[in-house]
Amino acid sequence: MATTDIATRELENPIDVTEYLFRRLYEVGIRSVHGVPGDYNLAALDYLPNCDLNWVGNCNELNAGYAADGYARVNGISALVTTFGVGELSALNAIAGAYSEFVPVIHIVGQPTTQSQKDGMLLHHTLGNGDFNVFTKMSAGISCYVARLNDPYDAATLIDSAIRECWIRSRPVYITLPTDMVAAKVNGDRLKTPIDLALPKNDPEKEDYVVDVVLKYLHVAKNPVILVDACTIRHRALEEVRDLVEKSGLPTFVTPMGKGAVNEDHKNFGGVYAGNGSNAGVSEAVESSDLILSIGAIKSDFNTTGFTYRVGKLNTIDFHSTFVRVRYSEYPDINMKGVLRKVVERMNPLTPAPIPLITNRLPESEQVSTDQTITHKWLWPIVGQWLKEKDIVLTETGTANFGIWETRFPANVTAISQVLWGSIGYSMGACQGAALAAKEQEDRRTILFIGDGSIQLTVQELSTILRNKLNPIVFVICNDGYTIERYIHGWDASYNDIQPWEFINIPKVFGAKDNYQGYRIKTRDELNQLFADENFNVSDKLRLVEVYMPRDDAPAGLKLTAEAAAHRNN
Ligand code: TPP
Repeated sequence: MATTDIATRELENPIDVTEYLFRRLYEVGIRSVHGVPGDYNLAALDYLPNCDLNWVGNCNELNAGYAADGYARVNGISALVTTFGVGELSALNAIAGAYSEFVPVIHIVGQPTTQSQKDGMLLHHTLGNGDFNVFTKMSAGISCYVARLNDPYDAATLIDSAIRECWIRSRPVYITLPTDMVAAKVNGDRLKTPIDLALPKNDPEKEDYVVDVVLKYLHVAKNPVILVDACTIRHRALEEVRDLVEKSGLPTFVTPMGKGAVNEDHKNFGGVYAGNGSNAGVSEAVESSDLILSIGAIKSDFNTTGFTYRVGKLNTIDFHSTFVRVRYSEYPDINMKGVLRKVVERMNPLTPAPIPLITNRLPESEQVSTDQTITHKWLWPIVGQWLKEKDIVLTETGTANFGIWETRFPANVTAISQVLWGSIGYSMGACQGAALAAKEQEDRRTILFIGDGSIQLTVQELSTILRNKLNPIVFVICNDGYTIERYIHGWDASYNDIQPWEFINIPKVFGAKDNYQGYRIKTRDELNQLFADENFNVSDKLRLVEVYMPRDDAPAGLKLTAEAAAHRNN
């Protein structure tokens, strides 16, 4: 209390720490805060309405973390509030996923008072050993910045630094808020100066040098191509890449994690490159190129069909947020955004190689087939025909994450998946967060494809979706268990079986009334009719569609990746 009084006397425009924090969240574009209440964060939550922040109220912290991740991928950044120990630890899987996949989530944890922490009191939600640092240490490894608000003296500075780091590095940060700090006073005048979210500028001389080197190779290359991956999205280089694609006219490809980064309707777009799992014709085009402009690559196993990339360093220029590598030479401490901008400005007109025909539309054999079974080969190209511009499309780890490689998106679709971290259940939570962010912005459609196994982990988010009046379309792939796992190991093993649920009835249990419609789809004709149904395409309620597919069917990319994973596990 004494510290607070002194601070108050010295400040001309005192403001409570929590109000300061929440006003900063609002300033950077956050409108809704995810989380679960607990006695160590309740008083802080009282500040939300005054700061124009909406409280989502998730069913558990893991879901809240996934939802915050989904919200950030649509909104740019998000916040999550949990309570000490029990709450924050439940969110850690989601936070680790956000760290791994470069998603900016601000995790705020309500803690016991600073005094009781110093005294090592035997409080609820502790390990009973007086260690109040243990949970912070756990979060530190999956956060790019830790701000412990233990003193009003530096609280505002720490909050500003945390938010800036979160944005610039596009990774989660961890902020502790002890209950005696909630109303401690900080200098409110600081709010008159917005947090500086600008990227540190590249050293101009170095940047010019790297641009020259890139152009030197680009101008003599015979058949250069552009390959766009996840970090283009996460490190916000989309505009630079769009301009590069446009001005260069080069054949452009995306990786699975890069889907949505470029306009797939564009004449330069050639399809998905993922080594052996690429769209038809794509691996030949990419692998025969003498210069691949690889932007924001994350060459993980599931993003490369089990490391089957065949693009050597000698033919590659890699653009990243912290370095650029031209063939075998690495230029550290340089951000791709500045380099790409100047490459676009300074490049000479190029003579691009012909773009390969996109062959990932419905194969001819499927067009003439009279089979009514919904197979992956048939489903994913059909989904591409149904999607609309600006849709947000989420896919879960499992068959959906691989199937979507064969879906050609209309313009400006946002794709959300967790190809690197791959925690099942993620997409159900992320769907809630993404749908909310979309509604706050311009009400785009949010569409989820999730397996019957994965949805069982986080299904309660359907309840949060109803509570927050969100209207996503959720497709549950009912294929009798963990098909992706069967392809890796244990084809008939009981551990890959699940209890079949009546998915379409679940929202009713969660209190859905006329704000919900369920569908059970077993044939191609039924799905075609559904897609053509005008009512179905109106985003006025939650819609959940059970789609029945064979247990042993999978997209080609999954089969190859699973084979490689099984081999590596030996
Ligand atoms: N637990 C977590 C949290 N994440 C995981 N990735 C796994 C376990 C292992 N795992 C990966 S995929 C999968 C499991 C258990 C099964 C997914 O099955 P389902 O959702 O039915 O998808 P399908 O392949 O059948 O479409």
